[in-house]
Amino acid sequence: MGTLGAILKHPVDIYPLLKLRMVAKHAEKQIPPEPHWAFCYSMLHRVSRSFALVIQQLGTELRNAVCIFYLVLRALDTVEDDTSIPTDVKVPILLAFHRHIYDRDWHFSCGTKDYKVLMDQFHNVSTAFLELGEGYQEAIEDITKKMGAGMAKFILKEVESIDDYDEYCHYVAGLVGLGLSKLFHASGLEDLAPDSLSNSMGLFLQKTNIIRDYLEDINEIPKSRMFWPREIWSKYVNKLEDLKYEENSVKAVQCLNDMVTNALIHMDDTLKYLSELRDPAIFRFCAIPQIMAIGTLAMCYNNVDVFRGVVKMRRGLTAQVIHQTKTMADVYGAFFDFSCMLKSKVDNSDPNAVKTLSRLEAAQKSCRESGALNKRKSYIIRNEPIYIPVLIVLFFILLSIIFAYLSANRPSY
Ligand code: IN0
Repeated sequence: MGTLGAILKHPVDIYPLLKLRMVAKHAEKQIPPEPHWAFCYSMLHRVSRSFALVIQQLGTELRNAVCIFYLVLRALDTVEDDTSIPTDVKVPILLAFHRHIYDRDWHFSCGTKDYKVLMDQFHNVSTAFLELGEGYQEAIEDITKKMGAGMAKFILKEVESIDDYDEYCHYVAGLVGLGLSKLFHASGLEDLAPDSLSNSMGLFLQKTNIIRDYLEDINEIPKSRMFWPREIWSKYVNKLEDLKYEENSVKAVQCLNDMVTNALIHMDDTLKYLSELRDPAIFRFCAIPQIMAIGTLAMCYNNVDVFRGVVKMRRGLTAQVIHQTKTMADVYGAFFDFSCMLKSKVDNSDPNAVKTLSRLEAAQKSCRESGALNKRKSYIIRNEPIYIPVLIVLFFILLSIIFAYLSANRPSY
């Protein structure tokens, strides 16, 4: 749960946080009895807390397929991320990963902490994968093959242009969108979404991660990971790592705002993809991470702390998003609110201010034209100030109690 300070500042978080704790406890109790499935679901809980909760609402068959898809991709990612594996060892593993998932005896030890456990006991994931329906297996194999090849390509190549950036994000996240759309279709619950919209869903999430994780990636030992495209950062500094130095703060924030403005391009496709989903559980599963992404972008925009530490949405706000995202009206409401928050942070002297504002206004126009804004419960911005007077009253009550106590115990001379 969040810190006491954060809770006192946002008492509106208390209820969603408690509710989230209960949902998490309930989800942890629902681990299946078969040892390989038990391994897969407990792994999912360990590597991704909120994702593990969101996945719970899917029906069993689709949930199993998505859980395995997620773990296979996490394993592939662990190989890609491990900077201690020599390139000539890493590349063949990435290229052949789609075949390893069919082999119960295959494993490759790498990564650290939970990821090392995932890699060492990968046979559990393969065993569960082999129990999935053929349609699910084919979709997972196809995406793993394409992603492994794309990752191998970028081991040897830097992200130079904005096109490279979009291509890299397509391999590591856009393909996840294509794969999930295939899984939803294979379940018989959804039509097959157009590839370009599925791709944008992944790009919006991944670009947000790349922006948020600047410091962690640049400080990676033994070698920095660099995903910000040279075409953007070279307008502001000579080397990507220069962004983290205090003397470059002004340029760093301008570069950050440029990166956020680039990510905003995908908002329209994201709204379109979500608006075309029919199944309520799939809708929630897809909508929650997208709302978290726009929320994170709103926190990061114009915020020098991105270059000093971790900027994240507070847990209470995440809990609110998880509980309050049910319909498209909620998504339009959240996108509208976070776009408002972003707009209020745009400084006219920023080199990209006009572009940023026009992208935000376009998204707000889509939200307004949906006709759903009036019906929404605006949970993100409007309901917090209501609690400020409550806090003031509570403060005075506490003060009177202390005063009464002190007066009662005053020594009488
Ligand atoms: C995801 C995506 C994800 C979920 C739902 C629909 C999607 C449609 C298209 C593309 C991706 C979609 O969601 C997770 C969310 C996640 O893992 N969140 C972390 C928090 C965080 O900050 O990282 C958590 O701990 O809960 C996601 O980020 N990715 C992902 C990976 C596999 C699958 Cl099956 C679904 C990773 C990525 C790279 C953004 C695609």
